Amino acid sequence: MSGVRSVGVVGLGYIGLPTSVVFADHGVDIIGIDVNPATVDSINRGEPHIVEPQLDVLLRKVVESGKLRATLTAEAADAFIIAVPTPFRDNHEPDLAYIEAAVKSIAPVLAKGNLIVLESTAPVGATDRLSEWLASSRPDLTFPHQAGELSDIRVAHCPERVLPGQILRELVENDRIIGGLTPKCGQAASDLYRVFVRGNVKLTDARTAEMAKLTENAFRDVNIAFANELSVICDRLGINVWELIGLANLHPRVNILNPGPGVGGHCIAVDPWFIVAADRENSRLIQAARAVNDGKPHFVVDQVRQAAAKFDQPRIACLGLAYKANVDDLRESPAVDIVHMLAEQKIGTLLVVEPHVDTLPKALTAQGLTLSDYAQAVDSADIVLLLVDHALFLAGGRDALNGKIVINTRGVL
Ligand code: SAJ
Repeated sequence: MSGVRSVGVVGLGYIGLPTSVVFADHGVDIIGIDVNPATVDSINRGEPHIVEPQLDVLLRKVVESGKLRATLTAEAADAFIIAVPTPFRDNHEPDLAYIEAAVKSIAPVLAKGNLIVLESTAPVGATDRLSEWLASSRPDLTFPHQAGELSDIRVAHCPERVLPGQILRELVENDRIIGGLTPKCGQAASDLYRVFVRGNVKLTDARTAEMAKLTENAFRDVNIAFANELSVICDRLGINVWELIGLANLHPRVNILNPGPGVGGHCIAVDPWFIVAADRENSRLIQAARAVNDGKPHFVVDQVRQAAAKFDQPRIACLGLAYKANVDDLRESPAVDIVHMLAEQKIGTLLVVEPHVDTLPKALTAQGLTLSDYAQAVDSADIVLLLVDHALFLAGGRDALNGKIVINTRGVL
């Protein structure tokens, strides 16, 4: 049983907000902390600032019941969860600035007996660093890297593993890995997550937990790279890659993933670099996968250029900007990169469709692009470039595309 009655969650984004809502729904008092005033206001109105199935219903419920409220500054609590982004710098080295800022924001309100859990994906060693940062801000308290099991404060890493689009279900059902800086730190975090996790909770040390999370996303990146590499080879050979993969996957020990326009999102396109940064010499396969997946948008642009060359003034409907189906998240999205490159290279008139957003990213508006309506864009296009397999596009059916050149990066329709 967890003695934790209140949790401060730092970072109310794609992970922090759903985690807060689920804890609150299980009776824990949640103080959500975010640096963005608009995010804080919207959450306090019971309105999520991100799109995720069921999140709006549950958020409204826990805000109305008073179990969750958001603030700009940290307040005292029994435990803190840090769920801020960990981007990389231009040289692909991990950037821990958000974690450091989050740590410094909670340091003044820490009290003896608190548990701090890092949920953000982080390079190996980050949880130790977090403990050191806390210690330098609060010399009056002891931390596990100094005092081991006798420390005043417990520190653990519990990497998030949920799939956008299925976050609320996966939060509860998925197994969790918890790496404590000491066994008691791990146990305290395990007791906390057991409040709502119905999957297994596996205890290990913090460094193994950090590496496990990076490994999961690097595994997926490498496997998607295999599918993307096959798609390029099949294009050269005149073979339908989706038929090929369907056939190969009939083998009981073969399970090839789907090729696409590239790999996006804030996780799979980012996390493998944290392994590379830790050991560049021995991470050749992981680096090759990154190169293959990052190269795929250029291949798609070449396909569009070739198709466009058949028209005097081609009109190209670009369907979808999100990094994957049925989400509103445009971060690291290959679809955005592809549209950007097409505009930069002045390939045709672009009709950009993304039903999940109201405004285009700045990089695209700066190129004079605007959002188009799905039906109008498809109707008036010579070339239809399907970048994201959103349900809306699939519902449109194949008939609407008759007589048009279709470049189908997702293999659906
Ligand atoms: N993609 C393909 N082909 C596929 C599968 C995915 O091209 O067969 C592309 C998607 O279109 C997208 C990218 O890969 O651009 C990533 O999508 P995803 O659905 O594989 O994963 P994410 O980024 O939404 O979430 C991943 C998940 N990690 C794993 O499945 C190992 C999730 O469980 C993690 O919690 C999340 O990263 C994270 O936050 O780290």
